[in-house]
Amino acid sequence: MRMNSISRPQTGVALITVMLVVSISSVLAVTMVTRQNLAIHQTLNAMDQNQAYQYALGGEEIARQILHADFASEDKIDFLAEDWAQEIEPFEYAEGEVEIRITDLQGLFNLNSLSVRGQVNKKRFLALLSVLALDQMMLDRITDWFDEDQAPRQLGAEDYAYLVLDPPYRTASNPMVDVSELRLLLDITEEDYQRLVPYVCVLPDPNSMINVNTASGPILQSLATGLTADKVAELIDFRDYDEGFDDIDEFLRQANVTGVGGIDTKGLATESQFFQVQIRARYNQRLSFLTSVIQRDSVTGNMQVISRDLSRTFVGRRSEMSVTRQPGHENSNPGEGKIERG
Ligand SMILES: [Ca+2]
Repeated sequence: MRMNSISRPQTGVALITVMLVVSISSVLAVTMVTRQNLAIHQTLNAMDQNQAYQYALGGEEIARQILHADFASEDKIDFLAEDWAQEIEPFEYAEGEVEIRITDLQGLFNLNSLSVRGQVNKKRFLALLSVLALDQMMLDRITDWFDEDQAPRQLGAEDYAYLVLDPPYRTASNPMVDVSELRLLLDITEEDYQRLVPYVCVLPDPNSMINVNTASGPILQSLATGLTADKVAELIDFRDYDEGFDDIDEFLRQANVTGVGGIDTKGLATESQFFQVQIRARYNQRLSFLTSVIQRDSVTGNMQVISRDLSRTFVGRRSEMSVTRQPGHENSNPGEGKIERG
């Protein structure tokens, strides 16, 4: 009797201990399986994402080949009826596809060119601001942003104006590396930015030329006072019907026919070196966006990728950009956003 009275509670404790061990083991096992499943899914997603990125890099290589074929062709000018400038059918691959758009960055105004060619580029930029109904102070703000001194221009702003902001920051004091830097400039609104950005680019070479064969209406209008939208439309009709101007002399002759004189030919060309390639690649359910800038040497045809930007969605042609580049939609995969520049 005495033995039983002692052993019963001991059995109960043993049973509870066993049940506790079993339940803890079950919880641990379920947690382990869940974590393993999660790890497997994460790994598969990462593999698919990587595959999508590899497809995007493949798209960049296709663009290089298209641009190389253009270089090897007979005519040495670049104009909008050429193959590279056309809508390119998506390339289908196993479990995915790649879409590519190539645009000529020299059809745009290079903001870094404001530091060269004396007053010519500044005058052009002021004229472009007028055409777009934007404040002329943008010229001084942009110039102060990348120049090395700390002396503000008349309508400009240097470090002291940015250091009082929250959060404070300094001017770049370097050539711009991305057009989105415009968003940091004092008093430039999102609306101003959206209006200007379809017509400007930032290229590492400040001496890059404007290609009159690919420039849009407002860029051509900025080349001379008196170049109205109507006159430019006439000029563009002739240009695109005639498959581009063979040289600047032909451009000037036609501009004269259209009734526009006094065009300064400094910095104007009929061929291009800098192209932007926008790529949207899909593998299974994963998407990869890539915007690369390719420099094609005008003598050797050698090509090098000078920047890669993974943060932008595929927005197609520049003309569509002003419509599709709305705030909040620009960056569909912000976690992967980064800019490489080599
Ligand atoms: Ca060409």
